[in-house]
Amino acid sequence: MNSSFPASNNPIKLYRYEMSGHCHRVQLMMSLLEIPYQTIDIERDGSNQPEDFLSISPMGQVPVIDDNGFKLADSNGILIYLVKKYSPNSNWLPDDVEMAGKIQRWLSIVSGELVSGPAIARFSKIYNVVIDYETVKKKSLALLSMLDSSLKDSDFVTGNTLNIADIALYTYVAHAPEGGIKLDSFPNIIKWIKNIESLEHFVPLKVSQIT
Ligand SMILES: N[C@@H](CCC(=O)N[C@@H](CS)C(=O)NCC(=O)O)C(=O)O
Repeated sequence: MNSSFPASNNPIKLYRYEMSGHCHRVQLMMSLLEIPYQTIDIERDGSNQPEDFLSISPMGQVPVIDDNGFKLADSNGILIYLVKKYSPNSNWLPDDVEMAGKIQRWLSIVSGELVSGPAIARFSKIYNVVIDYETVKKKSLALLSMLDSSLKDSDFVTGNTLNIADIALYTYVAHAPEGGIKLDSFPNIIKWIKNIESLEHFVPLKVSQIT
């Protein structure tokens, strides 16, 4: 168990969709940090949503956590909270100004191009939703090509040290093939995925049936 986690506290509650990459990155971070947590699965149709869900997550989205009364939505915001609280002054979120800028750049890509590319492609295939697939595929390949180049001379996206940017990116990149976006021509990404998946306390995302 994480030594910064008070022994008297309850596990952090993670409200999630089981198949969501946004939710998985939060679960993965908690697992890597050895923070006690409990997942609460919400159905996509809202059928089992707690009555007070909007008071926990004002935009009605998952992931959202409840850490012994402190409630926070937004996957990247949650990663920052978890690391600052339970692994302060660590390489997960260094103070160095240049690193801080680089990490934020990747977090912006995670919320932008990663969602409008590989994440939406996967969503469309799993839930049979009609999108402009060819445009999304093109955008996805452009992003993956850029990521692959970024990983050419380093093990992780901002250099040779793993940090929250890698965790934020991991799930939708690793699961891009579920959206019909193959990773075969991106050897540096494949190596990076293997590095992350071999970390102690790594937890996988449930793979959809359509691969
Ligand atoms: N910026 C949010 C986006 C989260 C998000 O899009 N969640 C989706 C599931 S993957 C959701 O809750 N969709 C339902 C909705 O928006 O009503 C984050 O990073 O956590």
